[in-house]
Amino acid sequence: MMNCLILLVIFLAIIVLVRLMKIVDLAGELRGHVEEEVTHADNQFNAFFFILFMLFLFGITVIPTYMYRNYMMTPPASEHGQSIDNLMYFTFAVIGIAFFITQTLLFVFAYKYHAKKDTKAFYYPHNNKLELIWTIVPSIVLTAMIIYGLSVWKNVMMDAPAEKPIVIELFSKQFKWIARYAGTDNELGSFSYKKIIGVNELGIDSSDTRSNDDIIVSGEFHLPVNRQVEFHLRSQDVLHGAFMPYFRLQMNTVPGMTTMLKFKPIITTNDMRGIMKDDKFDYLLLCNKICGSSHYNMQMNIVVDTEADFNNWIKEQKTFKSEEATKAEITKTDSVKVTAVLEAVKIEKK
Ligand SMILES: [Cu+2]
Repeated sequence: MMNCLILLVIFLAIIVLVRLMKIVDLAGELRGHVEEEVTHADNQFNAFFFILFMLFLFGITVIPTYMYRNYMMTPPASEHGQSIDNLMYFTFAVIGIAFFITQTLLFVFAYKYHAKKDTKAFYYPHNNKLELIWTIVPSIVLTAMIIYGLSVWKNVMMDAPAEKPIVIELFSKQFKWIARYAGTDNELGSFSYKKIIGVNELGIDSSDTRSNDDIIVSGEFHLPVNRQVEFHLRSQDVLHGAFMPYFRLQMNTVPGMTTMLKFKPIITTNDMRGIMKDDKFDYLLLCNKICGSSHYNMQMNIVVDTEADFNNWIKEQKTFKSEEATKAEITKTDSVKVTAVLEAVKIEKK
C-alpha cells in the first residue's frame, strides 16, 4: 500500500515537472525567445552544472568510502594476506589519483572554457609531445602494477613452502562442502567419480591403502595455527568457487580436475573473535560461483585451533577405514535381521 502511494507521488511529480517545463517554454516564446538559439545564460548555466556534477561525483566517491572504511577488509588471517592487501591498497591509490586528476581536468576545463561572447575556439588538432606523454606515462604505470601483481601472485601460488604442508582435500557439490584430511601418512587415497555411490560421497578407492587413515568431515573443519596447509580442490557436478575471504584465498573447483591452494593461517578463531569483538565470529569457506538454487547457503565453518587443540580434535575423528567397517557392520546386522524376519514369516505361514 505504502509502495503504491510512493509510486503515485513519483508519477504525479513527473507530470507536474513536464507541465512546468511546458509553461517555461511558453513564457520564453512570449518573450520572443527562439528555442534553437543558445544564449549566454544557457552556456553559463551548463558550465556551472559541470562543476556541480564534479562535486557530486567526488562526494559519492569519497563519502561512502570514508563512512564504510571499517567494513572494507578484515585483518588478514593468513601469512600471505598482508601482501594481497598491500597490492589492493596500491592499486586503489594509483586508480584514485588518476581518477581525481582526470575528472578535475575534464570538468574544470569544461567550466573555464565554456562559450563566451567575442571569444573564438582555438583550432588545435595535434601535438606529438602530448600524445607521447599520455601514452608512455600510463604504459609505465600499468607495467609496474602488472609486474608487482605477478610477483605477489607467484609468491602466494607457486613458491614452494619451507615446511611440509598438511594435505586436505576440499570436495564441492550442489550444495555442500566436504573436507578430507590425508591422515597420518599425509597422502590422500585415490578416487574415481565412478565410485561415487550412496555412502561413498567422495568416490574413494577403498582398495588403496593410503585412503585407510583419511578423515572425512563436513559441516566444519579444523586447522592448526601457524602450520602450512595445502588444499586439493575437487567438484562433483558444476563449477564452484572455494572462497575464504579472511585468509585472502579464492580458487575455482572444476569437475574432472584437481586445483590447488596453499596457505598458512596465523590467527586462531579465538584470537580473531577478540580482534573482531564478536563472540560468534567464525572463519568461513564459501562458494562464490552461482552454482544453483541453494548456492547462497553453500558454506562450511573453518576453526583455526592451537596445535594442541587441533591434535585433540583430529584424534576424535573417525578414519575412512573405521567408518567403512561400521557401515559394513550396520549393513551386515541389518541383513541378518531381515533374514530373521523373513524366516519368522515363513514359519508362521507354515
Ligand atoms: Cu557452489
